[in-house]
Amino acid sequence: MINKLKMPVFVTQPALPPLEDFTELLREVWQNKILTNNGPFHQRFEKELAGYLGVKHISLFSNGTMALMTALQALKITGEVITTPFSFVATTHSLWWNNIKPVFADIDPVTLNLDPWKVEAAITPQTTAIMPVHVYGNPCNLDELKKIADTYGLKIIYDAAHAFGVKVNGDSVLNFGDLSILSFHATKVFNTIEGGAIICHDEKTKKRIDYLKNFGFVDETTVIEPGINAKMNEVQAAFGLLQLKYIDENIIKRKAVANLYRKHLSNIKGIRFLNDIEHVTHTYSYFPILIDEKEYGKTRDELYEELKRNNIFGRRYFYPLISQFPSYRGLSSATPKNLPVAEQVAKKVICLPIYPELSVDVIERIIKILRK
Ligand code: T4K
Repeated sequence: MINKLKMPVFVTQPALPPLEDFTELLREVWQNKILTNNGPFHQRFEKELAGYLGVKHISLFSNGTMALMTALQALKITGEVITTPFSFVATTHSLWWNNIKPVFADIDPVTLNLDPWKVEAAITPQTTAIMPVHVYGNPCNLDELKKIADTYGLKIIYDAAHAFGVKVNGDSVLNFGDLSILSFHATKVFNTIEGGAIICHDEKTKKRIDYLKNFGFVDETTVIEPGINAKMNEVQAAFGLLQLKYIDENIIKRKAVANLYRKHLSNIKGIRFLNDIEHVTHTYSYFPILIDEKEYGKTRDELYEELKRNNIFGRRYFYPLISQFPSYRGLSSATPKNLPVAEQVAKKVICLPIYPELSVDVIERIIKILRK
């Protein structure tokens, strides 16, 4: 019998900087009296973050969803966009809010990312772009997606909400596609409480995105087009600047958690997990496991409930599939027949707790429950 944990353990816990250091920065904000609208912290954070991530241009946002919505506006995307059903709802919602028809394509059973061949099959004369997700931070098939986009004249907007700091052959994964978006939500590898960003590759696009997130203002009296208010404020930017000091240390701790899970799970029949990929620098945003109920002897949901009874709150990211929500299930691309791999994966997956301060003791308790 395993003793139930006294404190609940959630799928994640935000990493926080020392409070005293943050109050120091808040003092500066109080002195400046600049609270938002591209203030000094916003400018510093954009610069330092671009340097840290190894990208040319970043525009900070109030959250990842607004970044997605604005990215679509920035590229004037219309018509149909091919996307994955295996993601957080915000990916598809951003299309819906832009009056764009989402077209779901199936995922690859190994990477769990959009399958490029299924993407190609879903292209119609109305298709203008692809919106893939680097799900759990594992890079999409970047080369194949680029080939398809180039051949058919499509844009690519990567939803990189899970891929902060991820690199491929030493190059940031954010340097691929036309635009990438990040989320700095409290539950992410790197957080600014709420927050997000668009990454682009040239000065002109960066300017356009900056206008769009600030109502379309170019200067005091010029509004180039109907923009939105999606700016990151100074308190979030100061917080982010401080968070950058600790991010490397936090990723190392996450890696240790992932490796401990992998070591213990490798000999449990019926549990599959994702391994590191060669030439990829991972940042361990999630630790998904897939349950094969026949081999494991229990369904995913039975295990999920068992964990809950033990005060461990894993999450079934991403179940149900986005294509199963009422707003989308009427689309012809949303039928389970069109998405057999995603349907299967959504029924098998549980994300186990992973965060820098997760103790070895708790991980071992989780493993014990998984072994039972
Ligand atoms: N694209 C993708 C692929 C995404 O995954 C997301 C967001 C977005 C776009 C949109 O980015 P944002 O607009 O959010 O920046 C969470 C997050 O709210 C969401 O940001 C995230 N993806 C999604 C995968 O997960 P929930 O509803 O599962 O969150 P919640 O509140 O249940 O939190 C999970 C657990 O984390 C809680 O049980 C406890 C713990 N927690 C949570 C919060 C908020 C804390 O310990 N402290 C906290 O402050 O959606």
